[in-house]
Order: sequence, then structure tokens, then C-alpha cells
Amino acid sequence: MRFDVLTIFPEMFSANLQEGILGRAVKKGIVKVRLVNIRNFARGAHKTTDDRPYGGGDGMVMKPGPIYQALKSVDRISGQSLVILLSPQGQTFNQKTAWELARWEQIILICGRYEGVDERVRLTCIEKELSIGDYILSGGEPAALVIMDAISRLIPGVLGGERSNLEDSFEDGLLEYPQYTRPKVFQCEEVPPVLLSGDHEKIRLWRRAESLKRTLERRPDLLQKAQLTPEDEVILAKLKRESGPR
Ligand code: 4HQ
Repeated sequence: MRFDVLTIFPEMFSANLQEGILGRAVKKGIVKVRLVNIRNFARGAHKTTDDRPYGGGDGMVMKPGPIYQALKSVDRISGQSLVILLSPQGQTFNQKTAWELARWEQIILICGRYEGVDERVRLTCIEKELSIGDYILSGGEPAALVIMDAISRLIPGVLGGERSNLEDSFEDGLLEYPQYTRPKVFQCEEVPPVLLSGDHEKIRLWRRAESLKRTLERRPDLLQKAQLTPEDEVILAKLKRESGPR
């Protein structure tokens, strides 16, 4: 997977691209990231990337020219690259979107700042517009990092040893069960005895029930789309009987 990131703040990416699972994938060369500084494609002595909005109003708008030229400088893998704009007006990014995007060979991410980009960038350059959630960031950079992180862990070889991404929350549409490690007692709270029993079938059933319970309590909306087995339905019916009619 190759990511080309267009930004006026390339330094915002360094720590995230050097540390953790994403950092290791970059070091291994499974994920390649090229940072393109939009300012290098701005004209004039001041290298301005923004200007005042036509029609008046507060704030500044990113000029179309520098973004257009920066994009032209990126060599695209023909038929296998997608240009994405990060914006609160885009489709909300989720795990399903991550799997779809993981199939592209090259993803070009455009990070806006200020009040956003000139509408003609959208009209002439953008193939997909994504939001990471309903809140306002100061720029698309954190959103680009979120998207690169979520996609990278789906690329074969990126999660070495560390368990498969199929075990992750959301891959079956449910929240994760609670996790425990040593010590056995912490702040008077004990590890659930079933986890010390060595009975793997009992542990599997307990964890599945905990996942279903958490999802029912915290994110009942997820249960509509979740991949539930007949066994899950039995556990869920029991949980609803226990908690439901108060
Ligand atoms: N932005 N998901 C860039 C966001 C955002 C989001 C606000 C993007 C400002 C200029 N991006 N503009 N939410 O809040 O992706």
C-alpha cells in the first residue's frame, strides 16, 4: 500500500509514521508514505496557500492552484489510485470503508486547513470525500493519520505475530470482551475466575457473552448489522431477559 499525503504540515506525521504498528509497517516497506508539502507548489515570495473567500466572510480558503500542482507531482499507479479529500462533509469512515480502501494500491490523501479548500478542487481532483466523525478538526492531518492507521493494519504482513485483525472489535460487528492480565487482584478487584479455569470452551462462551452484553448496553445500534450465530441469539435472549424487563 502506498499513501501520498498532501499537506502544509508534513511534520505532523513524523512520530506516527515512526512508532507502533504503522511505524513498523513503514520500516518493513509494506506501507510506503510520501509526504507532499503543498507549500512547495505555491507561487510568489510569500508562498501563500490560502486566500480570502469570494463573497466575504470570516476565515481563509485554500487556493486551488497549489493543491492542483502538488497532485500533478504525484506519480499515480494507473487505475489503482484513489484521491481522497478529508472533510466533515464526506461519508463517515468506518471499518467497512477501511476494508474497501485496503484493496487500492495507492491512496492520495488531501489535507485541508482553514475553512476548507476551494470548491473547484472538489470538482476537478477529488474522487472520494471522507470524514472521520462529526466534529471539527483544525485540519485534515489527524484524519489522514486515522485512515492510514486503520487501513495499514488490514494489509497482509502488517500485524506480525500480534493476533489477526479478524479478532478485532467491529470485524464481527461487536464490541470487545474485557481483558485481564497480572496481577490476579488489583485494587481489591479480582480477575473473573473462569479466565483462570483453563477450560477453553467455557472461556470462549464467557467472552462471547461479555461481548454481546457490552454491545447491548453501550452500542445497541451495532446489533442490527452484527454477524450473530444461533449460539449468539441464545446468549442475547438470556441477557435481554436478565436486564430488559425491570
Ligand atoms: N476537517 N474528518 C479539514 C475535519 C475533518 C473530519 C475540518 C477537515 C477542517 C479544513 N476531516 N477542514 N471531521 O474536521 O475529516
